[in-house]
Amino acid sequence: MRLRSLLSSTLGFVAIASSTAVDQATLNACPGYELHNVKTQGLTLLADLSIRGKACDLFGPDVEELLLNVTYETSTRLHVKITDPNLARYEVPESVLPRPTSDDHALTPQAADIQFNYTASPFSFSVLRTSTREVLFTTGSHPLIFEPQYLRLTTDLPQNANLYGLGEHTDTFRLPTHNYTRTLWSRDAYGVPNGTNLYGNHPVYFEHRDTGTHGIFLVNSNGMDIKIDDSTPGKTTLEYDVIGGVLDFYFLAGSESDPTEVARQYAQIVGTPAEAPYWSFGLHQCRFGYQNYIDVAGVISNYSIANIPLETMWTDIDYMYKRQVFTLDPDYFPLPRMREIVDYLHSHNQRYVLMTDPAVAYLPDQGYGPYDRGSALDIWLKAPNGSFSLGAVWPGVTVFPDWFNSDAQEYWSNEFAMFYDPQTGLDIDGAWIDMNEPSSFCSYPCTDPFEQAVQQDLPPARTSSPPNPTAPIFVSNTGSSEHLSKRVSHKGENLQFPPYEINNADGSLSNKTSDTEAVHANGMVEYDVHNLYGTMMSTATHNAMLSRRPGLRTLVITRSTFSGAGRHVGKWLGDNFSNWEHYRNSISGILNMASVFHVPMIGADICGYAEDTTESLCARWAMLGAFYPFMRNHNADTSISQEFYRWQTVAQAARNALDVRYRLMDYIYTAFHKASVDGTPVLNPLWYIYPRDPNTFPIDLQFFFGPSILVSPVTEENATSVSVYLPRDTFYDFSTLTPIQGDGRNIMLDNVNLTSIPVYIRSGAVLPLRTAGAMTTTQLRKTDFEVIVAPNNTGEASGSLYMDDGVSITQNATTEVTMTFSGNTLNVRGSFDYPTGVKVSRVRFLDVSKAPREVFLNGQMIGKSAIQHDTDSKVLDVALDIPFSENFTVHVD
Ligand code: MIG
Repeated sequence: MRLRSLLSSTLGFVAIASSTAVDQATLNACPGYELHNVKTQGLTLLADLSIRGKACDLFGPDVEELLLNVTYETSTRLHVKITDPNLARYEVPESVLPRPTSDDHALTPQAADIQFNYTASPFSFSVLRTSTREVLFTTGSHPLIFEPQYLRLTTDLPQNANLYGLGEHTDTFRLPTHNYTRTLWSRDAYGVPNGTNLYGNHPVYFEHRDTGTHGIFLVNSNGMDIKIDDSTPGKTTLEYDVIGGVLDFYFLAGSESDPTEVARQYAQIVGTPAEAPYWSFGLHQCRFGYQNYIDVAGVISNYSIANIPLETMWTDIDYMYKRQVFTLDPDYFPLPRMREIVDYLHSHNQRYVLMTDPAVAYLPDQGYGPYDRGSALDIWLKAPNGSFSLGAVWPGVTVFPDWFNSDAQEYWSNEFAMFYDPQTGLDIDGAWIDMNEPSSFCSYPCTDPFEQAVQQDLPPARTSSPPNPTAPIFVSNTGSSEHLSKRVSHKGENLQFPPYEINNADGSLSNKTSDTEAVHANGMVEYDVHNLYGTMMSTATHNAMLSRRPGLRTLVITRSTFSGAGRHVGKWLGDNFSNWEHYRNSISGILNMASVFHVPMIGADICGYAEDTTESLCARWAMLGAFYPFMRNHNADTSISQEFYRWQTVAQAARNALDVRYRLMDYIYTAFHKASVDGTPVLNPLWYIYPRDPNTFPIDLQFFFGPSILVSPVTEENATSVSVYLPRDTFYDFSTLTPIQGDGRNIMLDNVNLTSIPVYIRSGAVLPLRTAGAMTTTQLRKTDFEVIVAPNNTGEASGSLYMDDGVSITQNATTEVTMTFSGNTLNVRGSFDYPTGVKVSRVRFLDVSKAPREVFLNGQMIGKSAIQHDTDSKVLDVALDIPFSENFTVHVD
């Protein structure tokens, strides 16, 4: 019997409090370790840890000898590893998460921003901020536990610690600190319930204090619970309970003044996000349940008729023949008609994306190429006895590609090349990958997936009759495998029901997913690498897309991620509901991904996925979604239609918000470029920008889109007002450009009708805006710029603009522009190697009280007719109409 169930049957309800109480007694018997044989050499400390007394064997035999390895890798990064020197335990492979190297030759431990301290017996360690001697992490009096299938390490925290991260979750952005468990185990989490493990896994947290912000990353892909609790008066702790692998921590010093610094330091480990194609910032439309090719074409036409810019059309699994990947249903989505649709899209500078699932229908000897070719290459995930590890997914019984197999990439790239061949198949511009936790509809123990497939009606029958194959469409349109040096040992371990049971919302580990006992080509077991599946599929898909269109950036949107996924792909937040709570939660979801985990191409299903949306929810969501980095309307198969043109109000809301989004597109593209260079976050929670204002720490209903655009959506049903927090700073209303002074309090905004969303420019910014939105990003790139100068309280402002061709991985020429304003002079300085091809039509200076005497462009006085000053809004509008191809200066006298 498993210990947890034993405890729960004797003690009843197992909350953290009760399990802590139980554990406390048992824990007293846990001896911890004693440190000896310390060897320090330069930046490294090595020591042995020996068990201090009688083993407590909490969830298995304590490992008696351990190795501690501490390395100061950079002045801001400390690497602390605790491993078993006598047995090869599983570690996250470098092929999935490459590790940074440290080559800071000038560094000494004393000079680092954080320090490692230890107590020898009982062994404990702490990490201090060097400048303040403040303890950032300490295992204090909590004994370290290290067993084959259980690791426990606990740190003390300040009361009401400000913790962020540890996703994927749908809880508050600032994590609860009372009786709270975060479980990490990839799961098809329909309905994204609060407090549960979801699709992706990012075992990193940032902690913010008045004195600075630091970060802690545990590189471990095994299932785990992370428990944060303050039930014991005066004590807050964070406890890792991990069911395998090793303790492999990176401590990041962050900074005392700038919270975004820790994000950049984290990017040095997990990598900076991929640069996304310019077009991918346009609007995406999707749904599950488009019945046939006519539906798809109709939606494209209707967007155009409604004058709502649609950049990319998507199709869900509906297109497949019997839901088999790499097939088209010849009756419902016939290839020639689908090719017509894609050609039409391309000729209108629009794009197309299709879904591909990992599970491949198990159809031996039936001429199903994707199955036959994968079998020939022997790339399917295997059961311990060597047979294929089967599941039941959409097409019925399935196999799963084993991304650790050295031939898996070739297989996947080849399937993509064939099926998505622009000449003979269906050309796509991006890829959507789903179900890659991986998800299976077969419950543990899944002894008979064949029976399950029958019982669950897989693949489901079509619910509509086939369309007319020659229907007119668009007529109404107005416009490598890992080699382990040592084989990982799992001898005698229970990979199905480990003694410590994590709080998986799906119950046992293998339930509704791949079997934890399945074996990968490199000998690794699914038990260890489960949480990596989605990320590995992401990389394989990214590579497959690259080989289809060499040299071009691509858009891959995945459901499951692990730390580092953002290097290659974007993500959506999975199956939310069409309700206000999920609308609100999406903000903390995108903040986690874009400002902590470095998966910035992120969005939630706009208007909500499951259940029926409403006009007002969809209108508000269209506008909030315009400030998601990845903006996609997506819907479930049984929900009412929710394309933006279905309601007048929603259409108008979408047009309004898209206009703002498109005018800001080069601004957010610039933020993405920065992120790709150094990990500067694309979205910012308020506290990143106002780290000394404690009121900002819990805010997760407002956020900054890029560095300077404050978005404050209406958050309640039927509301036409919203209470928004404005830090002590000057802001400018985006639509009127009038200043408003924040004073560290909430203000009530009234009369926010269903087609508007409150957006402010933070003072101190110079923004490059397109003068108008456009129906496609291609057209947008031909639209002139205007510059908005939004000075701060000392009359200064700055901003930047990055431009390139928007699609190439390697750019021959780029344009980088810096814009600074001080002493009443705007200075625009750029490289202009990439021709912008457009003009700067005007500059608007904000918060100008009096009409100027004169305005000078490059020292030349500008004619009075080109200058307008509005005393009410305090906007000084200067018409320029100059080519945006060289430096210029505008001085206001
Ligand atoms: O079992 O492809 O999250 O976006 O529409 C559901 C159908 C499978 C789950 C995805 C959702 C998608 C749906 N998929």
